[in-house]
Amino acid sequence: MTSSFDAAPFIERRQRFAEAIGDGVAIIPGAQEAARNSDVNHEFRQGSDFFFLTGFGEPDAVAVINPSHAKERYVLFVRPRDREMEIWNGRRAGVDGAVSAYGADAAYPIAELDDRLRAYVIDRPAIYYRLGNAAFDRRVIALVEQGRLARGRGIPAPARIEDPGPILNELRLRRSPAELARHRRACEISRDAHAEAMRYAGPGLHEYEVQAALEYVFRVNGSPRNGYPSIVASGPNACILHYTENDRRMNDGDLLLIDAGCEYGYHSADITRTFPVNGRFTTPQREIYELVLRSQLAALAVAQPGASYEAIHEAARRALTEGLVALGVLPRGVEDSLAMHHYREFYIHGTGHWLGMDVHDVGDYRIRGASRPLEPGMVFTIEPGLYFDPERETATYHLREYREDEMWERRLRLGVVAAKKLEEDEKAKAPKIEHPIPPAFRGIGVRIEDDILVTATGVEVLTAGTPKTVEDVERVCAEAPRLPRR
Ligand SMILES: [Mn+2]
Repeated sequence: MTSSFDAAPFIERRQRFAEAIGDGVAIIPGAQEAARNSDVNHEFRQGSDFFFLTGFGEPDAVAVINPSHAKERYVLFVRPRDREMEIWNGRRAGVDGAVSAYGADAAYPIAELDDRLRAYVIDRPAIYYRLGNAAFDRRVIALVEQGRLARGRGIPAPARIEDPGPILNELRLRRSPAELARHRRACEISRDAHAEAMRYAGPGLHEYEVQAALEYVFRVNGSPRNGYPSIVASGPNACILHYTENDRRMNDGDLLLIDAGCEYGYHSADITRTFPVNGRFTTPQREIYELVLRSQLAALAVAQPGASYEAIHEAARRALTEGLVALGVLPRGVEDSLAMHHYREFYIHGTGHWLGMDVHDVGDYRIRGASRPLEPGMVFTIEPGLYFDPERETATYHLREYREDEMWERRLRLGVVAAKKLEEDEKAKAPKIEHPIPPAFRGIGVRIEDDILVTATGVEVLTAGTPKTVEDVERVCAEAPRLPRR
């Protein structure tokens, strides 16, 4: 059943992981089924760290990586073969398949995990295990407690639990050529789906109808699932950043913001486009759209190997600020508005994130406090936006300069509640200006997002070709949909 499984990339990844943990032993659980109701589960998706190391897609599995073991350096604990359960719920590789098809040195039924772990951890100074899964944590803590008893009797056993996250995160952060091929395909499929959504949408349709057309293109091209729930947000819904109800009937004159990406080969795309439901931008819609586009292109222009991650955000917010000042939205000049972060009234999220097996992928953004330089093989998004709440007529601008990175750091150090209290106190002391939000912009929400690969010499936009200029968007919106409408 798994004759097409290519073990080579997983062997290489386990090798690199094993080198990093040395004489420790790693316990990496896969994802578990989550009940939706009675005997129906939520859609299952394997955990990314587990899949990264094993390529094994079944629920209720655990990998043990034990580099200094004489024979069993890589062990899989899996659901055993069971004819009746397999008739109900699907095929299982079983213990034999875990060895023959997936390359484990040994495999055992999952029920034997706790007993066998006791033996595996003897003589190991550390257990590499990511705390945070309450049910599984108890089992690992029990191992450490048993270790304490064993050490009292002179048997060497692990005294500490180490987080394998930092090691795995770094391994996952840079794409290999084979990983890149799958990531590229996820981006291409998502590009085509967004273009079809532009053709398909129209006044009178519901957001979920456009979602259906978009996700049809995902599925029919071999994507088994989305990278995240599709955001199909028309009119004022675009101002809700993670809107997923997708049930509004769209009106003539609305914008439609779609943030959606498919998963392909366990890699996720992440594209946002915003376009007019009737195919033509109004003048205010176009002004905001072109401003967000200028910001996105400005951010893209500074992205290159060696550039700091923060420089991208800096370029995006400067371009947004320049545009907002020019449009009369912000009360002060560009430099004051930047230093006081007045753009945050309309742009509260970051300019991007790492992208990989997970849509908000793993990896540190700062190293010892400094923004991380981009390196070849990294993939990230650039996604500035502007959101004008339909209900909001004026904004209050505090004349207070501050550094955004210090604000975030303070929230981490003090906790959000205490840090926000300090922010409120500082705001209360600062002079402030009330300034009207131009009525023409109220209710407009625009975000434009592409996926960017850092190469040896620059960057490559993996989602290039997704219509983005006003001209391209309007041209594709005017094309006949390729899929039938209701
Ligand atoms: Mn994103």
